[in-house]
Amino acid sequence: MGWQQTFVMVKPDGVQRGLVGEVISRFERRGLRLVALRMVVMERDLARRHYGAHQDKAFFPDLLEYITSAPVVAMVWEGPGAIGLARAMLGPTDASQAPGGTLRGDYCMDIGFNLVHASDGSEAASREIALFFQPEELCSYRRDLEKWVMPRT
Ligand code: IDP
Ligand code: MG
Repeated sequence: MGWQQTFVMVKPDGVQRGLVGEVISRFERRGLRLVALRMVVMERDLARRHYGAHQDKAFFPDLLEYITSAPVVAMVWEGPGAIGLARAMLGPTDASQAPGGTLRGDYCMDIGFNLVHASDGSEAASREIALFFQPEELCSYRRDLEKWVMPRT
């Protein structure tokens, strides 16, 4: 599986509920490498661009209201197949259908309060990372433990 970077964001409900550490901890324990992290209250313009694909959906106004209502924690994680790994760790969008063992299945119950975002593909990952981070904000480093959790790179 090729090396990938993905954009992950703890949404306002996750920050309000004190679950930032839990989200980060699960990604760390999976073995993925954190390369950038920033807390921000999203401006409406940034929210509109981040969720541009959903602008014609009925839930779009509520989505903008929710995502701009309180701080979020934006992150970039990387590793082999990081995009698919992150999506699988979140579980399905509708948290009421999410299986136990996933973040959404363990910590939430509603599609409108589903705790965390992760990019759904490589095009989205590049676009979303660029919306939140400058290229020089992505740290390049290695950890000794990686020889025990991922193929040599
Ligand atoms: P994803 O976050 O799993 O990628 P998307 O389909 O991209 O799911 O939707 C983006 C976000 O919009 C969801 O995470 C959720 O916060 C919100 N959303 C999606 N569908 C609905 C809905 O039917 N009602 C309310 N909010 C929704
Ligand atoms: Mg999505």
